[in-house]
Amino acid sequence: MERSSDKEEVLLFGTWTSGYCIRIELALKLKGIPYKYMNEDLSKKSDLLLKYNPIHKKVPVLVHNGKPVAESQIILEYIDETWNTQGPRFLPEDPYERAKIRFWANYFDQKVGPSMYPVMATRGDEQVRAMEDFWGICKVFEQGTKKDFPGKLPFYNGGDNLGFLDILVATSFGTYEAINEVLHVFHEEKIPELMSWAKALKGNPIVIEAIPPKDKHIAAIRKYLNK
Ligand SMILES: N[C@@H](CCC(=O)N[C@@H](CS)C(=O)NCC(=O)O)C(=O)O
Repeated sequence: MERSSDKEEVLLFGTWTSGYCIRIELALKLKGIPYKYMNEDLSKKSDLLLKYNPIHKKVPVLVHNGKPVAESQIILEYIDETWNTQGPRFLPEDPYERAKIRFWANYFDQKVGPSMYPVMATRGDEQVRAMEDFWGICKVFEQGTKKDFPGKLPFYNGGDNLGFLDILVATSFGTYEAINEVLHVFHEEKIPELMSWAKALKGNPIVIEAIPPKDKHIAAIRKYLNK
């Protein structure tokens, strides 16, 4: 069967170590959209990347039939709306449910992601405090999503029907084995619900395909921490 995407050109400018880019790869794979990966060396950004994302100059950028879309959450929504009859819907139909998902997705990128950087950048007591902060912020996410979506957590319960928050959790927490090998921050006792959510997602073959191989990832984290 010929799908609408077969005639389309979809380019993804990205770099494999970036969780933001892995989100987009996972979304494209879930929808079954063929794409070409345009690997970027962020120390030497290509002219095309600067042309397509002149404001932030960051990856990921999705270029669909020549039209660029930047910022990972915006790209996820674009994919969901453009290929709305293909694969799972990432966002619910109901506007209020959608607003709540967007709220927690925003919290994830504004709070959870950034609280990970100090964990990576510090050592000793400072690092212990940074980890406590990270767990505290994750707990707010766990409790808030549980309250806002009663009886629905963890969202993912098998199959390929991943939603918006599943994609964020799968691509940021799905690499927990590699990260824990270097730094034990994804702690089952501290953030049990998020960890069981991430583990459930790792049971999905498309998630496994999208996230980087553990050994390659461990080497990249070690290199990053030693720089
Ligand atoms: N808010 C952006 C963040 C993307 C981002 O931070 N990308 C990083 C790679 S992980 C990047 O391109 N950094 C290059 C730079 O800052 O110059 C998104 O969600 O897409």
